[in-house]
Amino acid sequence: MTHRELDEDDVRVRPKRSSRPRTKDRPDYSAAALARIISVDRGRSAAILEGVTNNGEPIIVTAMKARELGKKSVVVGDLVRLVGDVSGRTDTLARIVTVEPRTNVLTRTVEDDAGMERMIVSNVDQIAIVMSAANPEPRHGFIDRALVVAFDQRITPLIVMTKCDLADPSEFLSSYKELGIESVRVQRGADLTELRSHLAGKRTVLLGHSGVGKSTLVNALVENANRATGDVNDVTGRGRHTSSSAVALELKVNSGWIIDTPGVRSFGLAHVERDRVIGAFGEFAEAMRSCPKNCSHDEAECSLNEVIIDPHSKARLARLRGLLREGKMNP
Ligand SMILES: Nc1nc2c(ncn2[C@@H]2O[C@H](COP(=O)(O)OP(=O)(O)OP(=O)(O)O)[C@@H](O)[C@H]2O)c(=O)[nH]1
Ligand SMILES: [Mg+2]
Ligand SMILES: [Zn+2]
Repeated sequence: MTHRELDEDDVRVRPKRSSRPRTKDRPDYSAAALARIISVDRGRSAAILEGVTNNGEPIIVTAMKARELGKKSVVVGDLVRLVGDVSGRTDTLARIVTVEPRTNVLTRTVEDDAGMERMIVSNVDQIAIVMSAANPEPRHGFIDRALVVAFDQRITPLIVMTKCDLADPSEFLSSYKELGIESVRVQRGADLTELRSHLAGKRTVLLGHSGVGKSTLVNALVENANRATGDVNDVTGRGRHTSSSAVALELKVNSGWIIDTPGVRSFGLAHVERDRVIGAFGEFAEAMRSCPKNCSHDEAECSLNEVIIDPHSKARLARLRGLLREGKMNP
């Protein structure tokens, strides 16, 4: 795991009474208000105070990163400490002084941006990989990549197939069924009981290409969510990148949180260790035991060449090899 951003945040140095405070000593913020980030928009975040309410209503504070956080990112899902005005009243602004250690973080490498790593969200219990049965067409490559991230961060994945009014996704989903990955089918206006039961009591992030219907789903799940939706371009068959930032919304039915995110263009995995990528393809683990030492799993001697014969598995193997060949992965 690469938690480049995690290393310093949990160090809080309290200067001893006797010693003179030095400039590198950090103030102790452990008593500062604890809050959960629910949206980040151009440097301005909204955070819900933990453990305090205003007559049962959540207190939502607008906050900005304090200068001492430097380049460290704040993402939706983060637990942070706030100082300054935390009343949540209109036109008040608090400062985010620390980010608590994250239990997990969803990151993608942005290939068209010099291999930059972008954090999407943190501290989730479940990744809902959202695919549409048609318009745009479902893609195995995206699911595989999302499954790698889920495996790497030890987060339960769930496939949510939208737009089932347009096509039957049974064939597409069958290979994941064999892998024991749960999937739920939905369509606009249809009953969401099954999906709701998967979301109950969990913090779930919706991850998918633009136009698959993430925001449409959030609007159906959360009353007054008012997430903007956009149609799919008839010519390109792609979404229009309607949502521009991640937002967490509370599920009133059954409890839990759902996080709507902007459509992912490229889902680079350069930040994931090679062994973790291979590990995400757990169905091959057994066969790999007969591989020669230090097998790249993409060579003539690889035992997978002989053992893996059924079409679904062969297709998955080809996609694993494609990921390994991207070659940017850490050794
Ligand atoms: N036929 C059909 N269309 C749907 C369904 N769900 C969503 N759509 C349409 O798909 C289009 C895209 O929906 P959005 O909810 O904006 O998609 P999104 O995943 O949030 O897209 P981004 O915010 O760009 O990432 C809209 O025109 C929706 O009306 C569905 O179940 N069936
Ligand atoms: Mg959207
Ligand atoms: Zn091998």
